Amino acid sequence: MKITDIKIIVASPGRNFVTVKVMTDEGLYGIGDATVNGREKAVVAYLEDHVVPCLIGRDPQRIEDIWQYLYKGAYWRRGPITMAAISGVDMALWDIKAKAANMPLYQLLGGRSRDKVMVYKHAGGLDIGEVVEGVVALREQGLDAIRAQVSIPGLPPIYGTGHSLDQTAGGMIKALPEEEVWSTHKYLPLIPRLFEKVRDAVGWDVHLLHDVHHRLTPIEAARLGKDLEPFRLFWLEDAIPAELQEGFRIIRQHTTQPIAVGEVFNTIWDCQQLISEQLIDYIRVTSVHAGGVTGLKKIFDFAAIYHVRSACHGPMDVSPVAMGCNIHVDTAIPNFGIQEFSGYTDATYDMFPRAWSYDRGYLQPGEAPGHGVDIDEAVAAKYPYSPAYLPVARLEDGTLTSW
Ligand code: CS2
Ligand code: MG
Repeated sequence: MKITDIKIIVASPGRNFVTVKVMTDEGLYGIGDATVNGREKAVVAYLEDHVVPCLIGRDPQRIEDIWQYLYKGAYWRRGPITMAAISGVDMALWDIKAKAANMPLYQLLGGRSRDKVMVYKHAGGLDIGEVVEGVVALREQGLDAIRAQVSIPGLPPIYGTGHSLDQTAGGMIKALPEEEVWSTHKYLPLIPRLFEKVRDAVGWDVHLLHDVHHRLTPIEAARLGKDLEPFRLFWLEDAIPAELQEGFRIIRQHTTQPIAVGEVFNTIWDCQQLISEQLIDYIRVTSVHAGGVTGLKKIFDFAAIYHVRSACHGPMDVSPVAMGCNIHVDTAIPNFGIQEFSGYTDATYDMFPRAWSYDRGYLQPGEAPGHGVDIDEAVAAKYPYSPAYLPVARLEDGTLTSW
C-alpha cells in the first residue's frame, strides 16, 4: 500500500479544526485531527510544507516507522505544532490500518477492557447558586462525574470560571485575545464554599472535579487541596503550570487531594517525572496533542506501571476525530480513569459523521472499521476558518500571569 495524497482541511463549524485526510493507492483513506486552538494555521503550514511532501509514496501501514521518521527525522523534537502534525498523520494511519483489518480500532489495541467510557461534563455559573443548579441538571441527565467552576465575586467573569458551555466559552474566545483579570486571594476561599454547596445539593454519590487552569503557585495549590479535602473531589486539575515538574512535590507533601494535569503536554517527556515519582493521579494528555494513538498508548502504558490513570482532554477544540481516537484508547487500556466530553455544535456533528455515541454520561466507540470518524468535505466548505484566540490573563495591577 502507498500514500498517494494528503489533504489538509481547515473549517470552523463553531471552533476551528485542522483535519488530515490520508489517501492510498488501494482506495482506503484515513482521517486525523491536527488542531491547536488559536495556532491552527501554524500546524497547516508545518503539515503542507514539511510533512506531506515527505510522506507521498510511503507505506501507510508502517505507523511506528512514520511516527519515528517525523519525530526523530525533523531534528527539532517535540512542541505543540510538530506533535499535532504527527498526531494528525498517526490517527489517519491507524484509521487506515483498522479499516484494512475490517476491525474497530479498539480491537487492534487489545480489545475491550470495559463496557463503557465514563465522561465528565462542565457546570459553570456567575454565582454559586447558578453552578449548583447546573450540577443538579447534569446529574439529572445521567452524569456520574461533573466539573464545577464559578466566577469570582468582584471580578468580571473569566475563561473557565463562569458560563463555559457555549462555543465561545462564555464569550471569552475572540478574534483577538481578550485580556482578563485574575486574583488568587479572591479565588482561593471561594472554591471550598462552592463545593460545600454542591455536595449539599447532590450528595456524595457523584464525582466532582475542578479545573484551576494553571493559575496558582505550588504552595497556593497545596492550600486549596487541603481546603477541598472534606469534599472528596475526584481531582484538582492544572493547579499549577507544569513546566516545573518538581513543583508538584510541594502539592503532594501537603494534601491527599487527587491531582490531574497534562492537557498541554505533547510527549512522555513532559510527564515522565510526574508519573514515575507518583506526583499525579490522572494524566490528561489527548490524542491530538500527544502524538496520536501511538503517543497516547505509550504514555498511558507507562502511567499504568505507576498507578496513574488516564483522563483524555476532550473540550470543544479537540475535534470529534481525536475524540473518536480517545474513546478507542479509553475502551482498550487497563488504567482508564475518565474522559472529558463537552459535546459539539450541530454543525460540527454534521461535518464529522461518526460511529461513536454518547448516552447519559457514557461514551461508546462504535463497531465501524477504523476509528469510525469521517469528514464531510461539502459541509466543511460551508464553514471557513475564522480567527479565534484564547484570552490572556493579568493580575489586578496589570501584571501578565499564567492561566
Ligand atoms: C480546558 C480547556 O477542557 C479543559 O479542561 O482547560 O477548555 C482548554 O482551556 C482549551 O482546550 C484550550 O484550548
Ligand atoms: Mg483544563
